[in-house]
Amino acid sequence: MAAQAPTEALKELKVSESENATKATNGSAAAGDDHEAEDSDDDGDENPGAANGATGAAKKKRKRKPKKKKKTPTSQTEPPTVMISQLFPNKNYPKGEEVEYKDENRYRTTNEEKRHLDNLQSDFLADYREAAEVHRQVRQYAQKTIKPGQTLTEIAEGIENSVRALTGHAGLTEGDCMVAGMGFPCGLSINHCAAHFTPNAGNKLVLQQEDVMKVDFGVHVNGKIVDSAFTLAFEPKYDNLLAAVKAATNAGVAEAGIDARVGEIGGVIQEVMESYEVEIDGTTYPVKSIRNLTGHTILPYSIHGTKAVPIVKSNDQTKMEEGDVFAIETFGSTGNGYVRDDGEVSHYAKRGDGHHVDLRLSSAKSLLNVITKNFGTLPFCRRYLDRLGQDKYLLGLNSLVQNDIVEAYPPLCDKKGSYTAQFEHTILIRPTVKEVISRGEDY
Ligand SMILES: [Co+2]
Repeated sequence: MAAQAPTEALKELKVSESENATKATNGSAAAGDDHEAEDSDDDGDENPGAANGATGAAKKKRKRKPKKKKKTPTSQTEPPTVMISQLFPNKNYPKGEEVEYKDENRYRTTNEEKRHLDNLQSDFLADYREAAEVHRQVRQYAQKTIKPGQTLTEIAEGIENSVRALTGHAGLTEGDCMVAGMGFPCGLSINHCAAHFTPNAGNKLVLQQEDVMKVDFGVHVNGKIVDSAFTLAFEPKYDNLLAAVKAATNAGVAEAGIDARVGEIGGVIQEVMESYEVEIDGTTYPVKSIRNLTGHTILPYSIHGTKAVPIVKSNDQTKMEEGDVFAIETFGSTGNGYVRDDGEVSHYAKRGDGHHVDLRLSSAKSLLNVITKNFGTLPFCRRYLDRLGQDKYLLGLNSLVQNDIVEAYPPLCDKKGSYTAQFEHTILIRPTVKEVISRGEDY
C-alpha cells in the first residue's frame, strides 16, 4: 500500500525534473462524494476453511467404518485453498531472500550477540514467513489466471478469499480478521491510477486487454503485515515500463540496510527508473518516478510507520535501523510523475493516535465499534463492511473520517491517458541479515 509524501516534505525533495511540478490540488478528503445506492449485499460465497471445519462432524458419522487416516494435504490446490500451516508443519515456513549486510555491518552475519538477538525473534519471523508464503502462493495463482474480461470485483474477491483460506481465517466472526488474513484490501489500480483503488459494491468495471493493472495486497499473521505488489499487462508495448519499475524496486531493495539513508536510496531508485523509456503506440515516453509516493516502515497492525522511503532524490537523512520493517515500493509513470486524489474512496483505516471524540451520530458510534473489533488499525475497504453484514454505513463512515478517527485513502492517479506501474517488496532489517521476506521466483 502506497504512502503519500506530505506536501511540505515535497518542497524539500531535490527533484531532478521539475518542469512538470504542477501545483498540488489535493482536495480535502473526498468524504462527501459518496452515494449509497450501489451498496448491495455480499453474495457470501466464502469457502475458506470449510474442509477443516467439517472434521469434527465427519469423524462422528464415520465411527464404525475402518479408521481411514485423514490425509494432511501436502500440496496446494488451484485455486489455492489449503492452509499454509498445513503445508509447512511446525511453522517451518520458507525463508525469504537473505542478504548479508555490507561494509562496516558485515560482522553482523556471524556476530554472537547479533545472532542471539535474531534468535529471540523466532515467533516474529515465523509469522512474517507464513504471511509471505500466503502472499506468494496467492499472487502466483493470480498472475497465471487473471485475464481481460474478468470484473475487478471477481479478481479482488478471488485474491482476498484465497488469502483468507490460506491463513485459515475467513474473518466472518468478530475479531477473526485480527488474527490473520488481509493486511489491507486488494488494490487493483488501472492505467493512470497508481494506487488505492479497489471496487466498491456494485462496481461493474471489467479488465481490458490494453490495461496496466497494479495488484497491491497485504497479508498479515498476528499483525505482521507483508506488503507486496506487482503490475500486470497483457500487451508487450508496456514491457519497458514494467521493467523500469521492477529494476527500480530491486535497486531500492539492494540499497536498503542498516544505516542506509532514505534520501540516498531515493536517488538510486530515481536514477534506475529514469534510465528507461517506453514506446507506446508510436510515442516514446521517459519513465518518471512518481515523486509524491513513497515506501514506508510497517509496524504491527499498522501499515504506515513513521519513516518514508522516497523514490526520487531527496536530502532526507533518516537512517534505516536494526529491527525496522520496510515496504520498498516504487512507481513509474508515463505522465506527470505526480498523483492526486481522484474518485470514490474504497480504502480506510482507523488512526492509531486514537483521541477520544464524543460522536453524536449513533450510526458512527456503532460502526466504530465494528471497525475496532474487526480491523483495529488494519486498513479495510467498504466491501469488508458489506461482508460483515453492515449496511447503510456511509453516513457514519464519513462522520468518522471527518472527526479524524478514520483515515480515508482515496485512489491516487496521474494524468488521464498516462500509464503507471508498481512493484513492491517487504524487507526485514534483522540484526544479522536483511531478509526480503516477500521475494519469490516471480519478482
Ligand atoms: Co506499501
